[in-house]
Amino acid sequence: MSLIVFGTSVSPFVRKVRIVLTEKGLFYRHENVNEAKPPDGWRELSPLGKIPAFKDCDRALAGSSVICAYLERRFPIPPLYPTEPYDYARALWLEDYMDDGFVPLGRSKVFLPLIVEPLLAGKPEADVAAQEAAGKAVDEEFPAFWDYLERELGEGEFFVGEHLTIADIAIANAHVNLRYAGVAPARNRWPRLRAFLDRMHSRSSFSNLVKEEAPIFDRLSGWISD
Ligand SMILES: N[C@@H](CCC(=O)N[C@@H](CS)C(=O)NCC(=O)O)C(=O)O
Repeated sequence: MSLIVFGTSVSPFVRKVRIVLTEKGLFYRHENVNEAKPPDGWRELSPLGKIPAFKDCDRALAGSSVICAYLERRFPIPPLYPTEPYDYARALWLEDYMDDGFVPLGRSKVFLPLIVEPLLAGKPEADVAAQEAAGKAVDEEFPAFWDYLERELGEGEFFVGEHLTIADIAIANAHVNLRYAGVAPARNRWPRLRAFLDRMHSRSSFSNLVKEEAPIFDRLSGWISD
């Protein structure tokens, strides 16, 4: 068996696939492709040119949700998708809600201006105007997502059913890049969501990737304890 994930892990879509592989106890190789400077023949692996792409021996796939769904069928134990039809659909919905809603918001309003742009400009941190704009977005645009997630989680340990699913992985994963910028739902306003994120982020499937990624941003210290 030879499983390969292509794409830089600071992409939440790449990270989601790596977390699923780890939660399933699978050994895989990671190839650090930058989608802006892809290797020759990249479009054969990833027809849209995006990361992640994936190979299982000579079988290629692209798109994080497709890859995760494939892994579930190919390696069913432990299951990361519910079997009951409505629960299954809810888990997929929550994955979509994060990947198509929250991730793009966090990327454009926080991760790019506060982390990536200063890094590329060789500055230790974003200028005051960028920090204020990000703070305004966090105050005005993020609470609707966090209110919804707090309600959906309820008193449960996991978002759907009694076990870890793709929904939990997608939700916690979507918050990783924000935490590099010191952004997380406040404990006093979203206590259950915040405790969930802390639990998820301390799983080794997350924390080992954070240890690998965070030095790129010089952002490891205090990540979990903010
Ligand atoms: N729906 C895709 C989204 C992947 C995606 O947008 N990846 C970004 C990096 S985070 C990318 O490759 N962007 C380059 C582009 O859009 O050309 C998935 O889940 O894999």
